[in-house]
Amino acid sequence: MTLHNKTLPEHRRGKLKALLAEGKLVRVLEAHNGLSGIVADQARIEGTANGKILIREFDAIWESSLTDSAAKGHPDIEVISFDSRLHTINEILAVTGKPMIVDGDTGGDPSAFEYTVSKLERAGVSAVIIEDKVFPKRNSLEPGTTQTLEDSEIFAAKIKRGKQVQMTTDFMIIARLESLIAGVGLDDALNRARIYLQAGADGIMIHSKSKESNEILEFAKRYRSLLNELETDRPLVCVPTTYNFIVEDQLHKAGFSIVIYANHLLRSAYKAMVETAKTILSNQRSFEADPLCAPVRDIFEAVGFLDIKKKDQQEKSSTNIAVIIPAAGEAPDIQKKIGDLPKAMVEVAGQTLLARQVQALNVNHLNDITVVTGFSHQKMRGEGLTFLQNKDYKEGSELHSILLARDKMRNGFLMLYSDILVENPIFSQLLACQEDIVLVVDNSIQFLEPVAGKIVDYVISRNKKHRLRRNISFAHQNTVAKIGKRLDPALSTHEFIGLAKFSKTGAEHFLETYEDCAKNFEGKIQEAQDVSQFRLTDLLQEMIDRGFNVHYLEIHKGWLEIHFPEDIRLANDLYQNSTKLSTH
Ligand code: SPV
Ligand code: MG
Repeated sequence: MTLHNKTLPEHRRGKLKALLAEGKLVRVLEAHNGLSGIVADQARIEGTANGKILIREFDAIWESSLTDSAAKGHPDIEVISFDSRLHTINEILAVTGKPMIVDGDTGGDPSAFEYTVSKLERAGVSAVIIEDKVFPKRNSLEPGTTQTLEDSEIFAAKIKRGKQVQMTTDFMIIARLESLIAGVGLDDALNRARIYLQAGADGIMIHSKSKESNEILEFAKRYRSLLNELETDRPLVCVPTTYNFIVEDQLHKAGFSIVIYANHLLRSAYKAMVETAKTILSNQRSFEADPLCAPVRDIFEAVGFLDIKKKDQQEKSSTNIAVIIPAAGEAPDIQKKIGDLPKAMVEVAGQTLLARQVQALNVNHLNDITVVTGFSHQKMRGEGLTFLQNKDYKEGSELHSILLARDKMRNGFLMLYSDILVENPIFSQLLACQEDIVLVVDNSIQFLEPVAGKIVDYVISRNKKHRLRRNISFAHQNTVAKIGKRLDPALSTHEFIGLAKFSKTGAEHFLETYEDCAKNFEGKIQEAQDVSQFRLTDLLQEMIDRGFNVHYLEIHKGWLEIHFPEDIRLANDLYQNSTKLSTH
């Protein structure tokens, strides 16, 4: 939830002035930390009034000295440092999108106030309200507290100093009148309002701890006359904590532009906390306290944990994609040596080729593995695998085996030829690739002579990196121009090793292209006599010709193909002596 509300300081700062320009009453709720900030930012009710949809929420956040101090277990006497306040302010700004008004207490020494203005403005705060009392002030609400007013001219000079350092026209400095709190009456308040407005204050807050609203309503009336007299229009702010029966419409009509609910989230949380603590003590368990508590999940939702869970799941599903191993064909070059065993069942240093593949896949958290069998189907073995039988394996190609497992392609898939051994890191590199189709290709073919009698999936890169020429190449440019068994080896830049990754989109295009070819093409297509003989490389080339980008991941070692009987010997030697496949 919270990251959805993120906003830049420059985008947030001007929002308060924009709201005031609309002429509606700006409704502000207190926050004292990130979580209460989220509540103030997100609280919303919906209903209907006179047949119209009505949505109500708070317009801005009040960063209160009373509640910020109390949340830290301190009294509201300017004992919490500005740095500590700024820490809370930034905590709230990080998880909210609404404009913020900061309670600046007395503003302190005028030079300190300049730094306060500068830092708040930079952070994206829209307004600071400073009260005309002597530092260190005492909270205004407690009866009987000594309240010492600042000299009005000294206070006006502080406002001027603040106005001089602010850098944007978005930021506001609002002067708070404590005359009614100090018991010196309306005339003093009005007089001070005039002085502060003339000093450049962007608005006035009139504070009162009376249970009655008559004195602030009277002030509002006389304030309007003052504005007329000064030929200016600057917003009036109230904090109806004690005179809280009055409703917003009345305040708005009386001339108030901003209403601040200054401490209610902290007070309600405190009450619930004390009750919860006592309920647990009374019952010696927490069951009875549950109705006093929000469900854990509500908190998770509020602070964005459920979003993270969703993202984790998406990430997991993108790595936990299915693997398809086409293993149906006969292996003429090797069959004499291994009899009627499928090639995947050849043993290398005591383990079958397939078991070694599965091991490497599992290490990379790839556990949904489908093996398409054909030749000697009954001899195929493997733990925890899905076997699909391609009964027509003699007719088609490995592509038809792969397509038999199309149900597994829904979220994208990995395709792995059954006769190659690949080191683990290559799988993880491939899984990290974001492109829709990525083929793992080996570039050592550029430096080796072609092996007689061996069919190779040749690749020509669009990146034109070839032979011993050393060009700068960028991975995102690594796309395939041509792929096929009949390409000129001298022109080829790479060999496709038989391992590829298809994203969900890549898999969709792969299937769509095949369906289109099967339905609409007759006769020769790419290197195949017809679609029934289509190989994987033909379909990939067809996709490339239709404008689809097929990327590659370049390697030059770390894999081994079991093609000839000598390869089995070599693999045995390599696995007995090391875990690294270093022939390529
Ligand atoms: C605050 O919220 O800290 C205020 C308002 O300054 S009051 O507590 O009423 O003084
Ligand atoms: Mg305060």
